[in-house]
Amino acid sequence: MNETITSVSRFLLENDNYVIGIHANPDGDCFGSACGLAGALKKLGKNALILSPNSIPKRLSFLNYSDTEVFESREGYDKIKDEKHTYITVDVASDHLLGEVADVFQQNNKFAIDHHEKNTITAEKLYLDNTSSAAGEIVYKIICELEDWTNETIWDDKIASSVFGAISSDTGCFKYGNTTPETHRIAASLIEKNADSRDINYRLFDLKSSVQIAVESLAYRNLEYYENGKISFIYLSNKMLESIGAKVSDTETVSQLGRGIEGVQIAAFMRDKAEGEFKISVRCNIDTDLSVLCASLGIGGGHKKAAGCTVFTDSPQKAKEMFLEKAKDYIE
Ligand SMILES: [Mn+2]
Repeated sequence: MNETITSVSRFLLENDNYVIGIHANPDGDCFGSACGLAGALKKLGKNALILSPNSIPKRLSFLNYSDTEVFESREGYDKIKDEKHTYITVDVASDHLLGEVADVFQQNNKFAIDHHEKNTITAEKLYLDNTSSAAGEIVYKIICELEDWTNETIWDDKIASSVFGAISSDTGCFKYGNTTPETHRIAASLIEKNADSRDINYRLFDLKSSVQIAVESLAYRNLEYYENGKISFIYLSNKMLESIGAKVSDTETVSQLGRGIEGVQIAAFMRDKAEGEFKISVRCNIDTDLSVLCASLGIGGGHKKAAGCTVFTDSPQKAKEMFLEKAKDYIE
């Protein structure tokens, strides 16, 4: 059964020592949301830390305005496992996305808070609002409710900035179709609470490292068109990334590149995940449901216009063919 903002907020008031879980390869939404929520819980005199399945990309670390402790990967979990905590997750649609700490949350997750199209996570309770552009919108509402309930002042410029960053990140700077009037109202309210909107949007969307520029240039050189230019496909192997000194976390903007090309309806970016595993991120400009496409290809899901999957096969060539074979049914 789906919970409510009120029941999440009440639950958060009941406990004192939170571990907030976010998804692997963290993005601005899960990390900003977790930082904002942790900041709010700390304002209420509680402890809150973040547990991430792998490292937070350096370019997103600024979103941690409230200096919340972040523990990364299994090693991070080992440092906190002996303490008594209440585990929750934010922006995590399935157990699989918790990577190497998935079992920890499978056993302990009390409350999952999410905005994806579908959520299959193992948790005692779930609050899912797939009309929200970002988990940050939900966190905004929770913090407002917590203020109402406690009569304490929780919002400050730091918490507002983390939550603003979460929402701006998942809406592509308020440009994607998931952006609603409500998204803008919440963003306006966060700016009134002194969120540093100009600097956040600059850091999230304009600022790139030289490695990121090298990755994007490599990506453009490897971009291929299929179905009369309606599908674009980029594959970057680990070897190619290594050759320019890049890491997987430097590829975050690559999935967006094809979307900006005239005529492209579906843009895909594939990379190596492990032996026999390929991760494909998909974006589109048309009215189709990529979360269904991705779920049909292996372990996958996400949003209608932004989704991803892991395809299991022995070569990148086969993975690409499997993708193209299905994707052609989703173009116009
Ligand atoms: Mn999100």
